[in-house]
Amino acid sequence: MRIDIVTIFPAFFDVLDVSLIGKAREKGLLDLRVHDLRDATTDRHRTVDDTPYGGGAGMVMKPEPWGATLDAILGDDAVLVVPTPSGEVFRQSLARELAQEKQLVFACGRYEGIDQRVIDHYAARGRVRLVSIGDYVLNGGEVASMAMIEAITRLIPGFMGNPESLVEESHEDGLLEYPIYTKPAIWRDLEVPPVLLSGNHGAVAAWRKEQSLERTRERRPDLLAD
Ligand code: 6GU
Repeated sequence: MRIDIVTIFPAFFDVLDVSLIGKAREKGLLDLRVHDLRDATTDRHRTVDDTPYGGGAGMVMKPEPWGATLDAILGDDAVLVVPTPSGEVFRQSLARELAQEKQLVFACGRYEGIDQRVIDHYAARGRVRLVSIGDYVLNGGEVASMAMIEAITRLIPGFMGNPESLVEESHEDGLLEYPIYTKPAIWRDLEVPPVLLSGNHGAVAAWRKEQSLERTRERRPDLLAD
């Protein structure tokens, strides 16, 4: 998979050299490139923003640097992902969908956002997804992109050392994951639930399912309503 990130803060993404994402890049599973939006500016001050038409607070990202940058990056089959608090909510189902793509381009806006015509222009010519990572406001799309990239890339075949660990985790079956334990069997007077020491695989599976349901009812009733 190829992932391109466009940002005015390329340094945010230095951490993608480490951890599993760094390993995937070394293995050639992931071709990840970070682009500085300011490289496409032509004025002495490398200006990327201006005041909003119609008035109002804050600044808007100018369309020209975006057009020049995205034209040079977007391949025919690319999906342009625009992180924004006004987008659809990013879920495991969307991570699974995007993990199948050949190229993802993340357009990280700052300030009040990107001139709407940039979205409209590329939506008329290809696939564009406006995506939010939850109901709160961040200063820009960088941290949101990082979260999405981690969720997506770990689903690329060959990415995980042990793909089995993808099967049982939270959200894969629409429920939260059950509680997990390791040795010692007693820690600070707290015992591991005896069923997990029973060796009865059917009983373990039934207990885990019940715990998943109980947790989901308690913490995320909205998931059961869906
Ligand atoms: Cl994708 N961007 C920003 N700026 N804030 C957010 C968000 C995205 N998702 C939730 N809050």
